[in-house]
Amino acid sequence: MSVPVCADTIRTRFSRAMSAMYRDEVPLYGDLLSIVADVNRRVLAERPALSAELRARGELDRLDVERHGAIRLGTAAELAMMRRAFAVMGMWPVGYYDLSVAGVPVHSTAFRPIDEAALAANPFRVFTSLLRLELIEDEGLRAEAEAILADRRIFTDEAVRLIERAEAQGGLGDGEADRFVAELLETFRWHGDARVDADAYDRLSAAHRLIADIVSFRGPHINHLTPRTLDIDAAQAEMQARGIDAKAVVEGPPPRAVPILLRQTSFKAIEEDVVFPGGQPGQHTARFGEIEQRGAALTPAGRELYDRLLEQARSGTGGSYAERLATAFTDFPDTLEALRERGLAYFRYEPVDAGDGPPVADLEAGIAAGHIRATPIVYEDFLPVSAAGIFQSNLGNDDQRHYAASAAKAAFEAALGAPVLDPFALYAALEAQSVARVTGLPVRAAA
Ligand code: OOG
Ligand code: NI
Repeated sequence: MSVPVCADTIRTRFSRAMSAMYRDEVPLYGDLLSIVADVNRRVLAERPALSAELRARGELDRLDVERHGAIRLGTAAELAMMRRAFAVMGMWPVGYYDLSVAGVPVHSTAFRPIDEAALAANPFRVFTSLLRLELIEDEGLRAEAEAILADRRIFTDEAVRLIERAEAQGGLGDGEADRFVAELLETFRWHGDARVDADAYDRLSAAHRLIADIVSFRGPHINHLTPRTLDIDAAQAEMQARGIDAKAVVEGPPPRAVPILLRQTSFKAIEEDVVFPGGQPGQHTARFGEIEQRGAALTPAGRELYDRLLEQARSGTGGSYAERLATAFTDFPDTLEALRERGLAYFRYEPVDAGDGPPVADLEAGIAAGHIRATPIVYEDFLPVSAAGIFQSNLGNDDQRHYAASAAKAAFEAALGAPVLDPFALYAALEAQSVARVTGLPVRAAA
């Protein structure tokens, strides 16, 4: 190996290659990117302070690039190899999402960078779901799906060879990294030629459309990419104005002075031509485009409050959903001071003037005296209720199922071949590191 390429660089090459491929595969996604670019340009022109802040943080150049994508895998072996592939790009499994409660037969994690420098370099993540075959009730169909998946190979031989090489040498050289990205792209590419006949496809689809999507094809095609928008409500309105079939509501919290967690919306999955063995034509609906706007990561206390208020808005009646959401969230403090003082969000502490004297021993005194600035740490993960909403917006009404089974984190981790990391612990560590930097004292993480 020549000098190893930084994992962040491989991740950036990968996300760029995915973006180009997906624009090519789903032209409507290109339209979404142009809406996002227009809206972001407008917001920057209207808000010079925000523009200056983004420039200072070096974010202006990569404002509307993709922040995440998603795939759905069929087997434990696929998930375990995917974990090793993402590790080459500095992406680690964070969090466990049980979607069965929402009537979707998968459970998921997010592969993402975790340390501060890597997140700053490129936060690209992939929401990765694993089919829960045990949730297929019909035993015959379950066995059939299992048999179909058993001999599927979603990675090229060369991709596997390069993963093994990266593990053995502790990284990839420049040329190897490019080859790795090109080979891995084959796994994420759309293959319109189904591996199963139309009959099997229909049977799988009748059990759940998602099962047909996961089982019927040669690979786990990337099913969406998600750029960042500075104004998701404006971007949603623009999608509707252009006649794009957008999801009815923006998932997540309502608009706020201090954004929290994650707001997302999407255009619905498009209908695409597929070909079954023997040349029989068919149609499949799976691939869509999404946009996101992120805010502060919440502490467990903040998250509890969020979950409670969201549930209040969702289960309530009267008024529109947006109105109920706005009403419910009047109970969620909406200033930086209140969020911090009530321990609802994680913060990064920095000296106001770098190199200005010795570290401040007392954090609160330093903040009060204006020597230390506290800014919210950005939420890097996903939200199960929002994810369920995104999944469901791409399924028909006849796909609303009820599964008796509940979370199966241990089974997921066994398939993954590693534990998933706890997102709260990661945010608490980032906060604690920043505290230690400004105070010069090691400080216990305030989880
Ligand atoms: C994933 C849907 C969830 C998100 O951003 O919450 C998701 C999928 O449809 O496979 O992407
Ligand atoms: Ni998404």
